[in-house]
Amino acid sequence: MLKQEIEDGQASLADPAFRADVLRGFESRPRAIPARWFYDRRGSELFEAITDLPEYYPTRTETAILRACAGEVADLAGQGRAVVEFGSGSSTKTPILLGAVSPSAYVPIDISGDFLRESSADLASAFPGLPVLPLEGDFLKPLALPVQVAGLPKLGFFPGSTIGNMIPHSSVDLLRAMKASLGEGAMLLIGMDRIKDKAVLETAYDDAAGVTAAFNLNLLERINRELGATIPVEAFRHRAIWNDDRARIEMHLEASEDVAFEIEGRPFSMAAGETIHTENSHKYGPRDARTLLLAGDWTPVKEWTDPEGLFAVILAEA
Ligand code: AVJ
Repeated sequence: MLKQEIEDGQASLADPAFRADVLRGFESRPRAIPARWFYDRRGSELFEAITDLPEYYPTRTETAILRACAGEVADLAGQGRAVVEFGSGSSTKTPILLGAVSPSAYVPIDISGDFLRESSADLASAFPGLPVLPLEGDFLKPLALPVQVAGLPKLGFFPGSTIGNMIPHSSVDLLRAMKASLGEGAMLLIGMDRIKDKAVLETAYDDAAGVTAAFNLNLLERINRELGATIPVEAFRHRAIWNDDRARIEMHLEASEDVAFEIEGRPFSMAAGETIHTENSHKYGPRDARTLLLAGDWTPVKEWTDPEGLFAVILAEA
């Protein structure tokens, strides 16, 4: 009974940070909610489905680049490092790196303990003998790594162009926090999505099957589920637009008619055409990417890309 109530998403059991971000997001102008709240169970499933879409080139492109460059990364990084992944290990990319580098330990860091424990267990069984030391925490701030890796030089791994979610000044803060967490002699292998044709970018974030639309709209469904809100989800449509001034894809949810609803008993209304900004995905040209790393106090060592130059994987040193 109590379990059922919890699964039904009683407002009193919602994450207070989620509630605060949603209420603040609907009160501010322009309305905006941080992209991190996409990833409830359903949102994570939809993101997995996005990575398999024909239009969504980043995942398969980065995976191919990693397959091609992993040996060289291993040579440049040398023996005996601990690999520290920011975000819990992805199903295919992490084993490519671990297989090539043969690290002395692997430390996946994630804010979500559940995903972390699942992916850590999978990796530990795929790499018998490798110490897997999951760390539950927020990597946006400098973190204390497990004592077992104290004496080892680190190789940070931040794939997926996740850094693209952050506006440039926050990206720089993050890069500096990573450097502080990784310590003396560290290296960082990071994936960044490249600036390219506007149509290719917009299609990657607005696929024909409507999976990205469902992913975006799931945020409203999550708000209804977890905050007992009454948002008429069917009155919203997904929008993905290239903002050339800021070099980023923006995702918005647009009200297609005048709507009124409540969130935790508080009344809100939106006129037809008004939007909620739900995600930024910044793209970086070759020089932009290197300048961003330098601004974050990392020195680029080597960069790999695919034949079409869609995506870049960059190795940098502290
Ligand atoms: C997980 C942030 C890298 O920006 O491409 C995919 C998220 N949003 N489609 C991205 C996303 C819509 C993705 N990142």
